[in-house]
Amino acid sequence: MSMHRLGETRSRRALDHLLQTPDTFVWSPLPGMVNATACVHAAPALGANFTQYTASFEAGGSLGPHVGSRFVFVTEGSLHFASEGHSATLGIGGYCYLPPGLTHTITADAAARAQVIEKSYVPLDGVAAPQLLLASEGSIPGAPLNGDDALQVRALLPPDVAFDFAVNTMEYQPGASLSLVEIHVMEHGLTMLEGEGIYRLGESWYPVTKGDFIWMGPYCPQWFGALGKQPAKYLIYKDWNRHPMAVKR
Ligand code: UGY
Ligand code: MN
Repeated sequence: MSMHRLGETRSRRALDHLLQTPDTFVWSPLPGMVNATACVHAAPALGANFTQYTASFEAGGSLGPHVGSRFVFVTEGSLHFASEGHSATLGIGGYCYLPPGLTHTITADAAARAQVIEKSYVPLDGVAAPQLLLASEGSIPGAPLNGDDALQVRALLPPDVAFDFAVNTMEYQPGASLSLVEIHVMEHGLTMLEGEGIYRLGESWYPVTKGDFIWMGPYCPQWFGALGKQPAKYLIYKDWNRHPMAVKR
């Protein structure tokens, strides 16, 4: 079989969204990475107000310093987190939130992968910035979205206005879907963790599957329906808890 697929891919770039499928991922190290590389999915160059990348670690690999606040979610293998007074091993589904400027290391003993989100922190008058948070998706209870038990949302960050973004997992039983076409000011970075389905983005409908990444810009019309025999699950970032006039673009 030819490797170049005659220029075909499911990836699509539109003004208000990006579908990036693994066949189009391009890897390069970010400053300070050792034995690790990044595929940057969303960044200011795309029109996004945050950066999201897959970090791929070899044995002995580590991340470089962060820009803004950082959120790391392990998808393969495990990572060690260490900062003054704290250390933890994060397995699959383990995650951490790091406030801006927190000196830390994130290292891998063996091959591992993680989703990394970084964002300039937008402070709120009279509210202290969030502290370091280490947790695991498995310890977060799911809540049905709009009363639909077939669509469970897990909020990985606490409902505290100190956080200027949210990261959730959303798990759809086969046949479950969003109950409306959402159109909202918040943008999203989305990684398909399991299963498959159809994503409406803008005026297009795309088949999507595990490993795909999606960026949705502000006001991008969006809807998802799960297909297949297994649940579909994604990790989703959104900016959150700030007045739209306080967000610099
Ligand atoms: O939180 C959200 O905006 C979420 N329901 N959006 C989405 O799944 N595309
Ligand atoms: Mn949404």
